[in-house]
Amino acid sequence: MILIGDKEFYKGINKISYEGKKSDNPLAYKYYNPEKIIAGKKMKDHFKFAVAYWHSFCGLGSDPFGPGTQEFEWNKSGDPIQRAKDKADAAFEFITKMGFNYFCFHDVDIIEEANTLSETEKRLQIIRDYIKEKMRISGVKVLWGTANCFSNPIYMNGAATNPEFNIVARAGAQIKVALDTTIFLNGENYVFWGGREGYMSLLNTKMGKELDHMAQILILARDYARSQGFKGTFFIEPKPMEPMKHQYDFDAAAAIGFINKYGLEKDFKLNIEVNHATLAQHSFEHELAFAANSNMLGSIDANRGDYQNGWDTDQFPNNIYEITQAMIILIKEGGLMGGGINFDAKLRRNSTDNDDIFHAHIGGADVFARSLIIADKIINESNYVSILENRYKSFDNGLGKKFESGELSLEDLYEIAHKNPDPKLISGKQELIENLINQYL
Ligand code: XLS
Ligand code: NI
Ligand code: NI
Repeated sequence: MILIGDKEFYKGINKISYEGKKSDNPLAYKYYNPEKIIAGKKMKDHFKFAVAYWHSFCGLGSDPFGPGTQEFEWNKSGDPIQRAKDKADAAFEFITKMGFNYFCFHDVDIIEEANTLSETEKRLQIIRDYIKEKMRISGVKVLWGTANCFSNPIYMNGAATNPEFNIVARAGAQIKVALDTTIFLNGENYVFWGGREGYMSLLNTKMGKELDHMAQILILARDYARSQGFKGTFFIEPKPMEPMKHQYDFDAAAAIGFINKYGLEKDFKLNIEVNHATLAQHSFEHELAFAANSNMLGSIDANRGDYQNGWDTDQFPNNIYEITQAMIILIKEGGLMGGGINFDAKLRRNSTDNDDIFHAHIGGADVFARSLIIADKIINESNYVSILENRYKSFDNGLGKKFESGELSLEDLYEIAHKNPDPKLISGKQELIENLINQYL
């Protein structure tokens, strides 16, 4: 019996299993076969799929024009502690029925925030015991925890970057409790997404001071967590905007510059989210490659944006071309540094059936699995790698190699260029390479 709580919330839905692409059962995996080995690793270990507590069990589907549409059974009790326990029952039922091994959470996802900090902490201590027991029974683990330092109105001017010290201290206190909770639940990593860390207008903002404060909070959080025995990785999750007009962790490049400037590179990596990449006018694979180049590719928040709407629509992934390019990077990099694939994605407001959340996650897992298979074939069966290597072969020896190793001066380049006044044009072969995805689909 996979059901852990005494109530069943997702009635009539059994454990999702792999049935292969010929299956016409919509509640089965067509490509995600957890035990199947691709590129030397089991699929489940490549991905470490995680359910985002906030989108799947908290968000009710409200938008700026209307309230939520979800009528979750676990929200029915009049007591916040009981509601949180019911929600945990639903969450663990869902995660185990999906056959996933992980979840991610904000402090105020696992139990509603109370009126005071100390009351919220008391509530967290109750629910964390409850959740830990469910983790023990089910084997489900925490991929990462985090503090929601963006929803509470007190953070309207920022959390770590608030111009008022008392609010910065309040953010520090909340992060301490979220770290305690994550460590208690053996969280493998801890995330910082700076939802309110940025500005609406530069006219009232001292940017340099705010960046120093943000770094200071990260330093204190790291030192505290390490002193409590936390061995995991800290992730910064870049996003260019929304809710702020401009967020400090704009993209991978900005976040890495920040991490290096403040000497945080030993403990901090990046959590790259698809829709955040596209909001920053980058492709997902660009952000992954940028992080990987700096040895910073920690984790992924999986979702997708919308070609027409320019906001964080957080839809479930379904773009094989996009994810295949991401999987090529993942395989070549040898995987994520400590993290996994967290479905930071939500149902559409009008998806209100019990099974919709299953279809969403099955689709997401299958897209990643199928893309991984295609990427592996492109790398191993096609001439893709050799085309790429060949493109840079002029640096493998001779003058190109000397240039790379710093043995040539600018005057040397001047001489060389004059000896070769007419270098030939070499095709980039983009269309040929693009066709490989279609060929190996
Ligand atoms: C919001 C972010 C958020 C983080 C966790 O856009 O994606 O959900 O992942 O705070
Ligand atoms: Ni997001
Ligand atoms: Ni996210």
